Amino acid sequence: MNTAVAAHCPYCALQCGMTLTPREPGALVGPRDFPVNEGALCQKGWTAASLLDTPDRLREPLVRRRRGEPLRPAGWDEALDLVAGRIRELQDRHGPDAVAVFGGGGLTNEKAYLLGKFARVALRTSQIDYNGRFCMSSAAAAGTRAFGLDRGLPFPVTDLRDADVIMLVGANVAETMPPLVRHLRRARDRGGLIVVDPRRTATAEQAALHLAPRPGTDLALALGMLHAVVAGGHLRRDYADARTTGLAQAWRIAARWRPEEAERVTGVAGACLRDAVELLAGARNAYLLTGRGTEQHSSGVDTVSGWINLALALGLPGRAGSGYGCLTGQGNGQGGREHGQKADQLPGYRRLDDEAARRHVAAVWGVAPEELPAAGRSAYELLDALGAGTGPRALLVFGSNPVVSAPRAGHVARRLAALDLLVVADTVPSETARLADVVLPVTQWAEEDGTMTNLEGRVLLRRRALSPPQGTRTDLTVLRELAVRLGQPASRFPDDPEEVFDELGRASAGGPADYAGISHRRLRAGEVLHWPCPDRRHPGTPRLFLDRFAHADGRARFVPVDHRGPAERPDPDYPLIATTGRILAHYQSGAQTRRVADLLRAAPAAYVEVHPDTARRAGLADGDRARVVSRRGTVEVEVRCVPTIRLDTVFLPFHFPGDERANLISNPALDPTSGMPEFKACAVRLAPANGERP
Ligand SMILES: Nc1nc2c(c(=O)[nH]1)N[C@H]1C(S)=C(S)[C@@H](COP(=O)(O)OP(=O)(O)OC[C@H]3O[C@@H](n4cnc5c(=O)[nH]c(N)nc54)[C@H](O)[C@@H]3O)O[C@H]1N2
Ligand SMILES: Nc1nc2c(c(=O)[nH]1)N[C@H]1C(S)=C(S)[C@@H](COP(=O)(O)OP(=O)(O)OC[C@H]3O[C@@H](n4cnc5c(=O)[nH]c(N)nc54)[C@H](O)[C@@H]3O)O[C@H]1N2
Ligand code: SF4
Ligand SMILES: [Mo]
Repeated sequence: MNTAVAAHCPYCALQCGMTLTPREPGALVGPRDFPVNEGALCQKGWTAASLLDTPDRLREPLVRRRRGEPLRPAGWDEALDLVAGRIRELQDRHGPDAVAVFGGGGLTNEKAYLLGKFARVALRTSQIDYNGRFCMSSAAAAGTRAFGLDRGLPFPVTDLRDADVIMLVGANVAETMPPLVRHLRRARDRGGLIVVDPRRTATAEQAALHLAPRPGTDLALALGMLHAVVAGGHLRRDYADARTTGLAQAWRIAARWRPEEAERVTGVAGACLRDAVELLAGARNAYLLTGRGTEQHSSGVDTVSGWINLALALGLPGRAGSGYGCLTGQGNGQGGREHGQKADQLPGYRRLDDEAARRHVAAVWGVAPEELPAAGRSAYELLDALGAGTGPRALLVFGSNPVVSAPRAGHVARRLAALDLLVVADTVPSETARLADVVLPVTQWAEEDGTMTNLEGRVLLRRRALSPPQGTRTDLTVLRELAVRLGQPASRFPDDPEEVFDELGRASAGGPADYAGISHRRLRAGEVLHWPCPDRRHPGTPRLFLDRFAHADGRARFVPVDHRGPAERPDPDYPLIATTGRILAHYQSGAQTRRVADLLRAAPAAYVEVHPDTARRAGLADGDRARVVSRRGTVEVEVRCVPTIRLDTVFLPFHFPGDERANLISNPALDPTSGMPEFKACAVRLAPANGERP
């Protein structure tokens, strides 16, 4: 009999605990008591073992000798020699920045760390960024600006159980993190759940108060609510005086946003907005949580600042039993943004433009600080620059499928095709891997050891539960083998996860995200460790900010922000606003979940959610094929009439490939601070599929 091994789900940031029992082939998922999910899993978690023996699992490297020829099986040495050889050629001719790297927030801490080191030390390129730019970057920037530190939730999710009131802004947790909903029960059952979403989602269905703003107008709503807090006498003056700065400047702007003014912009009735404020202000324990709906905008950073200002005015952050948090998305969305795969970043959440940080990390890496490159392009800017002008000529992708998930995906696919070399390391032939010149088959979650940092900043050890398929290698081994071929000493690129983690600990020591005291050994022994954890006797930090915020003066910052709205407004040619997001059955680009039979059956194809009146006006009815057309492209999908969505808004899930890619229409307008694209609002028109040529 095979015994059950404690494991964590391969997908989202909850990192639900589960058991895996190895079978031949694959494994069986079972429930396991873990505080985040208490034995519950969503449909994706229950079916996750299918990922291990999916029929088209990559089991040998694939190489395309010339463009136009098919990918053919190759040996590992042949594939790695070819990649290293072409990298050398391109860098000799065009300089180090000719080669770029694109990482992912699903990679373990060890992988994210070694990928960043590989780029800076082995490639000496500044051109590295990752898909977390599309995910967390706006909230991260706003959190840092307000609190001096970005940890998605500065408290354990289980703290939410005691809340009277919880406001979820642009987060559809009933579909994106179903087991989290159990921690919202108390608030929900007391009529204290507030949901801000243009759609009446499964989450909004459970709310006492659902505010449905026009997509892209959340900052006006937040300003209106701040106004109502002050005007209603709910400002926590004592807290603001003792623990914050900048209220006067923020108020100068909010003073102009009477709730009726906010109503004009958002479509949310001033009275509803005041009700939400009354609920929040009247609660003993209240939380404000943001998700991608409010963050993925070209004004995402300011919008999150608007929500944080509101939370500060109500005195929520850094108070036991209350708080502000942003719900991190990917499995290692938190750790993935701390250890150096981000364009401007060094391990430990240090900055690449900070001299002391460069010295510290360079010393750990055994190189001179001057050898470390400067900050590079943000994710979309990087993809947009590929194969043109001074842009990179080669791209190495680890843990992302940008052909489906990047904004303006049609353009991104053309940029990838213009490269001299595209290398993709993946477990399956994703849409991006299919375009590659070299595909490297790697091991995944249950086949290797590695740590993940969940949405609460808790570092978890994922253990190897079964043997990887013959022919695959770990990402760490791939990086080491490439580094050695590029002239690096093997000792500088360990591929044992525990050894990499110890080095990561040293590199992060003294930085904002300090992992120095965490070790695989402590995690194996069952210790519960949230960063920062600066030394081996430190108990970790489940709750941040209770005494002071992370700015030098210990105070949080109100940031003066004003509403701008989306980069693209509806007009007579494109009269509707399209927003995009997730559905329960699929994960991200769908590269994994579209290969799970049960999930594909549950949600086989993309669709567009439309109000029945809006559909009728476009000559469409439920079940019809429609074209959704923006200035960037056209998607062809089925119409799903939903009477509870706003009349001016349509919604598409982004998990589907080909002509159904929601990102064919999305707008790559970027937030000036975070580089976040505007996934959540662009102008479109709707037409019957046969009525208009793309
Ligand atoms: N099933 C499933 N779960 C997942 C994932 C997945 O792909 N599938 N991915 C994981 C990842 S990486 C992430 S980042 C999280 C994301 O988790 P969420 O943030 O919950 O997911 P989204 O569906 O992108 O967006 C949430 C909601 O924002 C709403 N919205 C759209 N525009 C606006 C707006 O302008 N204002 C407001 N207030 N709301 C708006 C949408 O209608 C949507 O219901 O989910 C994680 N969990
Ligand atoms: N329109 C629209 N677009 C969006 C969003 C949206 O809301 N709307 N959301 C954005 C967000 S929040 C996110 S997070 C992105 C995510 O979008 P992507 O970056 O495309 O995310 P995934 O589909 O998770 O891609 C991960 C890939 O890595 C592979 N993989 C899994 N584990 C490993 C590993 O250990 N090593 C390696 N080498 N590969 C591995 C998987 O098989 C898969 O092909 O999409 C963004 N795009
Ligand atoms: S909620 Fe997230 S971590 Fe939990 S089972 Fe579902 S996908 Fe996995
Ligand atoms: Mo994400």
